[in-house]
Amino acid sequence: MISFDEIKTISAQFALSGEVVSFTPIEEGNINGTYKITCADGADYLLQNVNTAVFRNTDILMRNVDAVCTFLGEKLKHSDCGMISLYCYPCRAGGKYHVDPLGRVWRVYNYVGNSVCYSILTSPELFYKTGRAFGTFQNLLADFPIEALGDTIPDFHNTAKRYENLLKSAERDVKGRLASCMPEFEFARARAEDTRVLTDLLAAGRLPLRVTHNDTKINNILFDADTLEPKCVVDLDTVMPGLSLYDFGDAIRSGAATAAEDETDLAKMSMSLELYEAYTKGYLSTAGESLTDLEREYLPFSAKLLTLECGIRFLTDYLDGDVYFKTKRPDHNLIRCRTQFKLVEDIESKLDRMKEIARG
Ligand code: GN1
Ligand code: MG
Repeated sequence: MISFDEIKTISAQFALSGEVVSFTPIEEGNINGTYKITCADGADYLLQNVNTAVFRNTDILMRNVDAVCTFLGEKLKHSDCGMISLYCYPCRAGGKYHVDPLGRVWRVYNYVGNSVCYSILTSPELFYKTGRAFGTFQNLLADFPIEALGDTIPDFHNTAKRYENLLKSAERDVKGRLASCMPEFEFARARAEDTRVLTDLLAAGRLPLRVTHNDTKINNILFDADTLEPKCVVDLDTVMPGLSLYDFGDAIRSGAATAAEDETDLAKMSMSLELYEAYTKGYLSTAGESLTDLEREYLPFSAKLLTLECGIRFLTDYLDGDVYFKTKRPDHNLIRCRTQFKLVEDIESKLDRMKEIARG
């Protein structure tokens, strides 16, 4: 647990509006440590401790994030979509991040006040608007110079590689946990062929590379607390060149699910067709024209694939001894894997209807 004195010393490295007088940890998110800090003049900021085990190259990470924030900020000035962008505050010594004497990496964003985020969405209207927002995000970045972006985490959504990593972790079985997750392991093995589909299409040049968010989990959208309109797309750490289908699939995985990622009662987990339809319509209304026919065709499959991939990642981390995702209990990653695989099964049973909906 970090002390207030440490927070004050770290925050003082950034060009903020005064001395920090209070801080609150924000629990949302599986990777970075996040704090809301308030300065003497009442201004709020978001202080973040970047997880350098996950993001190994801070320079590439912060260059990507800062470039995309600046680009989006400019675009949004001239847009009537009502959204705002994140902004990285500079350090007093220059640059956009600070390395403290313990080697920890810190950055400060604007705090998006009067906002809410959800880990489960129940309202189709809200999810329709989320689809519009992510479609807009994709469109606003369509003319971003993609060659300026580095690979923050190489092969992030390379599902085939994620699957190979699962096999390696099962082989090593460092914690002796494989015996406790054989049904889940077999579930993944039965879908090995699926894991290659999108990466093969990309390698064959049949799907276009785009600037993608790569973590379009529903809690990475902040909604205005009064109007419930999407206000800001956050968590830009994984913005990289990728496939539009990664972003669509991950949004459905997290937002059309009827239960939280770590729900223990699997009976509560399914994919809501109503929510899927709402998102798809919203997304197509803003991103539709820029999509190729093949991208559109693979929208339903991407929901299945990204859910499978996420489950595979949780299972791999469970086998590795919980070294990647933050966990609150020893079987947390296994519980998360089970919700994802339950969702995959449900999506499989609904794919035909999902295809009809995506065709419009
Ligand atoms: C992580 O930090 P958070 O919760 O936004 C992860 C995503 C996963 C997600 C699953 C950099 O995102 O890829 O889909 O957990 N981010 C990274 O909850 O690995
Ligand atoms: Mg997040």
